[in-house]
Amino acid sequence: MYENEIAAITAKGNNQEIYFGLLQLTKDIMQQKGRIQGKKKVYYISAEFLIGKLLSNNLINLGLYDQVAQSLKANGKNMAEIEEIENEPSLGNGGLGRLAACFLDSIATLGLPGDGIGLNYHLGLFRQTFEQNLQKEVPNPWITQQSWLRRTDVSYPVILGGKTVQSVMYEIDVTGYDNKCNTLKLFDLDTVDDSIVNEGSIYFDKENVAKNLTLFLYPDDSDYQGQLLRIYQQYFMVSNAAQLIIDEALAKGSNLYDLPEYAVIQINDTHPTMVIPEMIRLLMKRGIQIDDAIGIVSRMCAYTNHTILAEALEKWPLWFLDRVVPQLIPIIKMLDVKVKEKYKDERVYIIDSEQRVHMAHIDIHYGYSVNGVAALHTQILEDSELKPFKDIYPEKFNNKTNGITFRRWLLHCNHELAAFIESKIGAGFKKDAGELEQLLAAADHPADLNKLLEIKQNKKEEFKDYLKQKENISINEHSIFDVQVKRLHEYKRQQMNVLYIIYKYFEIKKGNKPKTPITMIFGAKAAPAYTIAKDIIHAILCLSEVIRKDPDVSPYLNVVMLENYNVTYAEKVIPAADISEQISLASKEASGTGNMKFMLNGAVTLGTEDGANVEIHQFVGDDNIYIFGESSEQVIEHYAKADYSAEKIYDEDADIAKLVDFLISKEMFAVGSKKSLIRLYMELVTKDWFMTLLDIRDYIRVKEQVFADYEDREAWARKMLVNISKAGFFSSDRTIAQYNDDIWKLKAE
Ligand code: 26Q
Repeated sequence: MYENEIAAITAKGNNQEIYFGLLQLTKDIMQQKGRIQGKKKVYYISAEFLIGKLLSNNLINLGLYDQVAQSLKANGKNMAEIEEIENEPSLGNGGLGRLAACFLDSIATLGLPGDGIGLNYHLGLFRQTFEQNLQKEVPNPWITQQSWLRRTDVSYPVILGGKTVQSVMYEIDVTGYDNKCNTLKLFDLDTVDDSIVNEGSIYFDKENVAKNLTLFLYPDDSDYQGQLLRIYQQYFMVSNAAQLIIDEALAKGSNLYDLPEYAVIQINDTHPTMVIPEMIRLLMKRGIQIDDAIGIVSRMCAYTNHTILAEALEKWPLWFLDRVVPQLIPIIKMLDVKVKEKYKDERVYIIDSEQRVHMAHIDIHYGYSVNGVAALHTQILEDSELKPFKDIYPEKFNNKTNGITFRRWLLHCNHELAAFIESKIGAGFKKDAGELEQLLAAADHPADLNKLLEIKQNKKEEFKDYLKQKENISINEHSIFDVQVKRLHEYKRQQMNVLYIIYKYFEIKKGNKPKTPITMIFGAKAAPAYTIAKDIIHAILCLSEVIRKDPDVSPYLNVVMLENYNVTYAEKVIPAADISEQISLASKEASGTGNMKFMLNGAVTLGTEDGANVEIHQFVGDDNIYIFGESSEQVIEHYAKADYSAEKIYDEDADIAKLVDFLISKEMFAVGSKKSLIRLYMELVTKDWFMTLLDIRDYIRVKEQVFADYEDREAWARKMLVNISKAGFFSSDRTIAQYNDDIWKLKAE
């Protein structure tokens, strides 16, 4: 199929012309393929869809990738250079946005009717650069003349700041693997004006909503700038969603009382919560009584919680919402009154005594399902954070352990490994990830284990070349690649990894050189207003420079901080990783999904018993993962008793104090900002809310064991193999099948 078109496009022109040719062809093919149909559809509403580049993935899912790659090769080109042309849309912060993208792939692959609904941010999340060892944020325009976006004539009126504006809907086709298409629908306003962003700055006029509504994606919970605009964005997203859902159901013959037979709404964290009052408002405008409207909406909405960090749970002051969405206030108050009539427990109120609106509480009372994203996370929600709700609505609670799409995170990013697997167990694993278990048989075949090591070595060399070409950074391909890539947050404890590096630096200075050199690779964006997170990035960059300039240490230890870590970078670095750092403070990481991507690509996890690490541990067994640190129960008890004191550990443990002190050493001051380094030091010694010093000793002990074990190459290869073989459970196809069986109940085509 399409031989002639592909041959024509790849035969002539420069890389850019070839890319745009392939883009258009792929879009045409997806259009012709047809939509996944069905009476009932899921609407996955999310403020973020971190979709990554799309060309290769779409070609894989269409079954055309090999053909295109061969055709390019015949013309002296390769896929990698064509992929370079595509901009990565940065429509997400991290895990939650990437999960939404994996889910769209799996929903379409399973043949389920389901669309994503979000916003068409023109600049997305900022692009990160480093200057003087500090993070700088610059705008990141990603939309080009020709892109995956298709403008539609779907448009809805939305009340924003007292005025009615007219939206415009764009679509991006989402093709299933060997299946038809769903769509990602991104709403926008024609009045948004990119030119109000000053060159090189991400600040703008917050008052003029119609001009800047969809300019930016807000950084995660730690950034409190432009909150007003964030609520405008949320309302704009859900009002469009609600109008679209009603329209599509009506077109299929709904009388609106039977809406739940046509539509189910999955609310991705609390960001789309206002869809509940908005839907009720719109149904009432169509003449439905309030109690009926509440009943209808409550049978349509399901909520996923992605965090237990109290500070990240959205609570908006009522007066604040009143300024932005006055039309919803009577409904929110009504929903609150009904709760207060039924329950006397203040902890479940929607509007609390300080007149703050708890968004999650709206979701839980007025939705029919509440899920966490890993077994431990759901357990903690049920036992502590959301216990009063679990007592009222035990039947609503369920777990859906996250997953990742194997199309992107294996077939696309690691062709070599995928081909090896296929040669061993056939192609069945591409549709049924559980079949990966059959690989275990190779554990006893030295030739297969060697092959696995060879593939890893090739990916390391590829990554070395990529890093050299992209950032002019040199690394040793024969060193151990120890990787921590994820958003920068204190609970993820990049700072603990920093303390380990300081430990190792001292060891090497003393003459204790590692057998195999170590490359520590970090990648992370910090929210622009999250000062300590930026201080941690600064410390990593300074440490990197200190070590690089020290000839005693640099042959054995190299610290690299990737600039502007994003999906594209993840696809390059994860296949090259030997060690996967998943070291969050137990109980704080809801799930993690990077952990799954590393495992699938044959990296071994060094982690705490947190999030999905717990399940990874259960699948691979003690011998194939490195676990350290205090348990979530112990950590939760420390918080309850307020008995953790970083200061005490610092005062009583001279070894640990020495590591922390290095942050404010003359070596570090020589390359960095005193102010930033002292601030980080003070934070660690006096506050350390996420208990870095609690686990540092155990972390060092276990990490030393990891490096020692790496030396037995065959034993290490066996660990890699077990990780790959046991990764099947973490396919998002499994996750989505469970969402469908337990929550959505859609019929596959
Ligand atoms: C909230 C209010 C105002 C501005 C921003 C926000 C905001 C934005 C993004 C709050 C949270 C986020 C992102 C959260 C997130 O990515 N959570 C991650 O979700 C993953 C998928 O379930 C999990 O694997 C991770 O453990 C979790 O941290």
